[in-house]
Amino acid sequence: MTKKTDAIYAAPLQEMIDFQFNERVVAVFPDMIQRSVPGYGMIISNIGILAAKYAQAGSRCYDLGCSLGAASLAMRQRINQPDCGIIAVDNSPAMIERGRELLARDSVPTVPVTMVCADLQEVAIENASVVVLNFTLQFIPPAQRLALIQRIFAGLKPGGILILSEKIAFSEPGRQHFHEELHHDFKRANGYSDLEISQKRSALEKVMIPETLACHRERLQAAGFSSSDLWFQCFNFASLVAIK
Ligand code: GEK
Repeated sequence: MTKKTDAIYAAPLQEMIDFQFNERVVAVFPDMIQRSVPGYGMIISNIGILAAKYAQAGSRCYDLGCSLGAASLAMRQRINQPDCGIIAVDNSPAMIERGRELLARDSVPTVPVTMVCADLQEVAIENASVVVLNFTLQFIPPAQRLALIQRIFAGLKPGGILILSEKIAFSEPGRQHFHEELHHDFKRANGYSDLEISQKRSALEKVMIPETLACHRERLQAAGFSSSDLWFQCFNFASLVAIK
């Protein structure tokens, strides 16, 4: 299949509709995420590296808000422990349908991956050694975030990890502006026009709510994680790893 380019916000829109993970987005998703999230490919590869180090024999790895399953495929390629399984969850039927097609094409089926179409809030997290929230928590209403992180902590085995990647906000307006501008420059350098950047931003405004790194770290601590490390940051995109 030829690579499809994201041009969803290229034409002026009369009415801005809140962003949805529908068929149009799914068709261009790999292009969209790579051109929009600085370091996405590197984060995915290193989720594989982290999973190889922390996956425990006989345990489960969860990829919550998996989209097309990129993080699950990276984990599957790297994990070298017996009796592991990966559970990949997304509530967009179009994402899961396409993700299952891509999974079926993955030629080295080592660790089994089960793709589930469900609200991640309703999926039990049990016997887990690795939990991935790769740019997903930002779509969960802020008031529900602590309960989710607590549930993940409870479902993790001792020594298990949560990998949390997010678009982040900054409390000082000057720093917020600095990182936001650089992110927009990154998008422009990847071929997005100013119109596309501003229309996408408006569409995401109500559905994606970034928080500061301090807020994420406090929540991780409140949920019981004794430490969290920032292992990646580029502009206003960051990834933390918290160990139980
Ligand atoms: C990747 N992790 O490529 N339950 C399940 N899925 C959800 C929920 C929910 N309540 N809310 C949002 N999603 C992926 C990228 S994308 C990030 C993650 C982005 C799903 C939503 O359907 C979408 O597929 C995903 O979370 C967020 O590594 O597009 O910015």
